Amino acid sequence: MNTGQQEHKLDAGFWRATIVMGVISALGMWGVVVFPIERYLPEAAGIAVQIDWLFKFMAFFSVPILVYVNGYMIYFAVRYRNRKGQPLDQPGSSIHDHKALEFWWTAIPSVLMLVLGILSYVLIPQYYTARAASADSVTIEAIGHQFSWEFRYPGLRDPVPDELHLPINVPVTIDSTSTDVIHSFWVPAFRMKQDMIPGMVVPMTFTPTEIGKYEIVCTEFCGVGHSGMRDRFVYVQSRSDFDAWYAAEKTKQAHAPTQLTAAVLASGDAGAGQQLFNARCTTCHNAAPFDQRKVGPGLANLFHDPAHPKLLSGKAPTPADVADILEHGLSGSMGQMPNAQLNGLSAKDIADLVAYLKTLK
Ligand code: HEC
Ligand SMILES: [Cu+2]
Repeated sequence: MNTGQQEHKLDAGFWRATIVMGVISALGMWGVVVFPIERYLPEAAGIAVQIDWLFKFMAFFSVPILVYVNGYMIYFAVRYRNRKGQPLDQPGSSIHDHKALEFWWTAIPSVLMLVLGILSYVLIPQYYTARAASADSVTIEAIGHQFSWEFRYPGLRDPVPDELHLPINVPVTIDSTSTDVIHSFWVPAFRMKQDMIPGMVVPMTFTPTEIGKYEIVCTEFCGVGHSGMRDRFVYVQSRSDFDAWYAAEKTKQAHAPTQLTAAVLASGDAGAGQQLFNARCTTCHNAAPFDQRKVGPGLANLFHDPAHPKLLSGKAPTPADVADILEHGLSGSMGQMPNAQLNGLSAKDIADLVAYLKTLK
């Protein structure tokens, strides 16, 4: 009976491989330290700097673990492969445990995870349960919808769709929630991400520190229009720019709702309407026959096809009927068509859209 192969001793090749991996690790760790994350993704809030530090801390120690675990795996697989001429049932070496090695490869990662856990435990609640407390801080409400964002500012009567304006260097608390399904509010440049949950209000607190325009992304799959919930922006502005925007928004809202008069409706521009349709409506509607459904029905032949039940209940629909749906929304068996407020439509926009819908045969 074959009693097994002689135990392998770690030879010079092993130590050479170990040194090569050491050099690769050192280079990788140096790369992590000097890598300028902010050059590729701006750090536009105080928290972003800290999150990046935490990320680098984690990446720094992950490099040697990655290199040594995979390096040894490859090295041993090659070094002790079954060679030509050896029988396929040749017994492998009888490997024994190595107490010291096992102790350290357990202890070091455990300590690292513990430190990472403690750092996160100290950092995260400062931003996700705390509220901005200083005298000049702002509170804004962010509400997720299928498929748009809505922001409510103190002192503004109506919510502002899809645009978040923030004054620079002013602590802000954003109370987030959702009206329908779970969305996730993410601004990569702030390194802030929070699930928006129906029935729950969760605060996020941070201070924007860099003027600019940064993307807002929904990172929770929330329905067919989910991919449309990006390309919406947060604008970090100087105090004076923010105040000017706020004043303009207030004036605009005081004038709203603009009367959708017959004259306005008749002046609709189909070209402008088509652009609006592509920007605001195609997440839920196709410019195709009724049965080409997305969230709502296809909208071609709106004025002629009896398939459109909400419109053609016995009478021919007029532009005013369609305008009424665009203005006030519609709730039916297919779901909820948002109103003009949520779709961000002015009276002129509605007139343009109706003019465009008329051209869809
Ligand atoms: C969030 C999804 C959503 C968006 C965005 C949306 N709609 Fe709708 N829309 C619907 C749903 C759902 C219905 C059907 C409601 C029902 O009857 O059950 C609908 C119905 C309609 C109808 C009535 C159609 C019919 O046959 O009865 C019209 C007209 C319409 N939408 C136009 C628009 C226009 C124009 C836009 C862009 C400004 C738009 N919608 C944006 C979801 C949406
Ligand atoms: Cu979403």
